[in-house]
Amino acid sequence: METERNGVCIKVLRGDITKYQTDAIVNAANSSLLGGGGVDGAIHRAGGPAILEECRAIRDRQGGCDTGDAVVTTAGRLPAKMVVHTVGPVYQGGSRGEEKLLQSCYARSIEEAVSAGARRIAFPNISTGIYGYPKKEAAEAAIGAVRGMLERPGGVSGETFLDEIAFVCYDEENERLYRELLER
Ligand code: AR6
Repeated sequence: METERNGVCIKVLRGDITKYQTDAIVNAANSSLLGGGGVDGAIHRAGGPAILEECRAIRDRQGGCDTGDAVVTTAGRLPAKMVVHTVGPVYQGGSRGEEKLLQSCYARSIEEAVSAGARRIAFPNISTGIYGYPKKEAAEAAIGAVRGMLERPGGVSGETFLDEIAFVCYDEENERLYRELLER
């Protein structure tokens, strides 16, 4: 399914994000940046050791990545040009600032990808796996944050700054939720 906001194509797809050909794929990482399970494990497995090498260098420089923040590395052997590692919040009931932190993941990932030269960005459903964020609430936060970025006057870095945002859903429920919310 495809829609559009301010000249930017917004897509919902179902599948494995490591196979998606785009400029930047976003990883649902943890603050250590040293890899893990879920989509993080899949990205490091498919992309090879060059990604972890750059993650270690970032760790040495700035001590990992805070929740809600994002850092860019090579995409190694992946078909993308770069990986943006962001750290979603662990869901703890919803009253610990989780929504703002999750929105910040999407906003900061877009900022970092755009400043590294990306015009097409693909997101997984951050925090909705191991970190336990309810899928519907996470989808609302994700879409709200992305639309907010696309509606910023002047965009992130001046004129029209992006061509495409893709939400790559791994499971059917997320795909359905994103379709429903984006059709509104
Ligand atoms: N392509 C697209 N989406 C995927 C893929 C894939 N190959 N594999 C899983 N997903 P999760 P989190 C979906 O658990 O909740 C790691 O250990 C999955 O179905 O990967 O943010 C990190 O190192 C779900 O919808 O990330 C952290 O410690 C979504 O990706 C922790 O997990 C996110 O699930 C982060 O937990």
